[in-house]
Amino acid sequence: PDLFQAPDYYNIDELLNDEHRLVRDAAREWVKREVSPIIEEYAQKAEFPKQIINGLAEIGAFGPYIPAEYGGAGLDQISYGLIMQEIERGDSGVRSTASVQSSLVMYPIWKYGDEAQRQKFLPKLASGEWMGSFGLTEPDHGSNPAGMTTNFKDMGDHYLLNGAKMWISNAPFCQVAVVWAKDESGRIHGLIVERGMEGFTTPETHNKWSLRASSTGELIFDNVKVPKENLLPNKSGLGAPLGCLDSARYGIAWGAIGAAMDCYDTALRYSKERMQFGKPIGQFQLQQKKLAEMITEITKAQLLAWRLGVMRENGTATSAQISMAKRNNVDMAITIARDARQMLGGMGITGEYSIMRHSMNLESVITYEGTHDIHLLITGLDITGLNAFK
Ligand code: TGC
Ligand code: FAD
Repeated sequence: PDLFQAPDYYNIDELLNDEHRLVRDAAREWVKREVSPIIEEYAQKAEFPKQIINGLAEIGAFGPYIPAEYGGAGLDQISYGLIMQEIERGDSGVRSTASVQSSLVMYPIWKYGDEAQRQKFLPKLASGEWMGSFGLTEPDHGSNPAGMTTNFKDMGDHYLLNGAKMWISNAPFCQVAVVWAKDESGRIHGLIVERGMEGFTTPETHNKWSLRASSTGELIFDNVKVPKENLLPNKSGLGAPLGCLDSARYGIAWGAIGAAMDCYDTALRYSKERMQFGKPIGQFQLQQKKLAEMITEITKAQLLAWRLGVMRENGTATSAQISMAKRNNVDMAITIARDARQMLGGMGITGEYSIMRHSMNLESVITYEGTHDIHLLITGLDITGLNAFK
């Protein structure tokens, strides 16, 4: 099939190697073939299309940078970013599923787990046989996860887990949940909770106007007995879940570019075809201004993401640098989605085009993984040394 038009105004392609381009083109072709034709229908009926799980695994979207010995794709950070970009060109909800599986479930098991946990969970998560979720947010603790009340007690031969998590992507169908909870001294640890453990339920959250093709739910723990071997032993404290978020936020910085590219591409094509006052609307200066600003912002966002990817690969990217890119690129995408929708006039509000769906999806993306405001305050703290959170 025809590939999507991929605006590349500054020839970012030249910064990529052959593997990057191969991985990206495979993901792009798969999204065009398997996601785009069905995604509007699934978003309309508010259902995650489970039939795409195998394909996501095949393009390396589950654990792109996890070593091959654990079933991951063994790719670098730029390839990971490019896969996220291509998936989110299709739909932010599908990219959410991949982000959660890779950076919020596989990453902590790989980085903070022991060898037995890696062997047991990572290959099945990489193949999509098991799907995972990540429970950090609670009903009363979103931006401030340090305040969480979900907790576990040491019962000698097992842990007893109580509490609830809210707004959890993939929760309703996950086999495995990486859950963050406090021990009796108040220190945060990660526990792997598995479906079937008594007292563990995952009710679905309904009536979302955003991320409708992604399944969101709660994780409820009512005296759940968690085997001791399911505690992640190698890191504790809030820095452990925040380390996972660094990886997921980096992926979102790339993903948002994909959504923006799809909106720009759609609006550009439409502007050349739609005639009003005897001219294509693309000939009017007001519409050209919108398109020119879109491609400028996409290009800036690409450079930010690429440079961040190089620093991630070198191990030098700071959390504050990741926050800047997540915040900027999602804001860029949501602004482009709104402008692009206007350029399509009435047609822009329909499901005939992808823009309204992207626009609504991005309302979640600008809120999850740290809100727009929280990321600004992280930058503020980094440059002033003064902490607005304390
Ligand atoms: P603070 O005192 O600053 O830090 C506590 C400890 O964590 C360390 N740390 C980090 N470590 C790794 N990566 C980071 N990004 C880190 N940021 C901080 C820090 O050094 C400290 O370590 P130690 O050893 O001294 O204890 O923490 P705070 O309580 O003041 O909070 C800071 C704040 C507000 C920035 C943080 O809580 C935050 O980022 N809040 C936003 C919460 C959030 O992003 N939630 C996301 C939930 S998951 C999700 O949304 C998934 S959606 C997925 C999808 O569908 O794609
Ligand atoms: P709040 O923290 O209550 O924030 C409300 C408003 O107050 C925001 O505008 C915020 O910016 C502002 N605010 C908060 N604190 C400050 C401050 N100090 N200064 C200035 N302004 C402030 N979480 C998970 O753990 N796992 C998931 O898989 C997951 N998936 C999600 C999927 C979807 C579709 C959505 C919508 C959310 C998901 N989340 C998930 C939760 C998400 O991370 C939280 O919604 C987010 O962190 C914000 O928390 P909150 O909703 O409680 O908002």
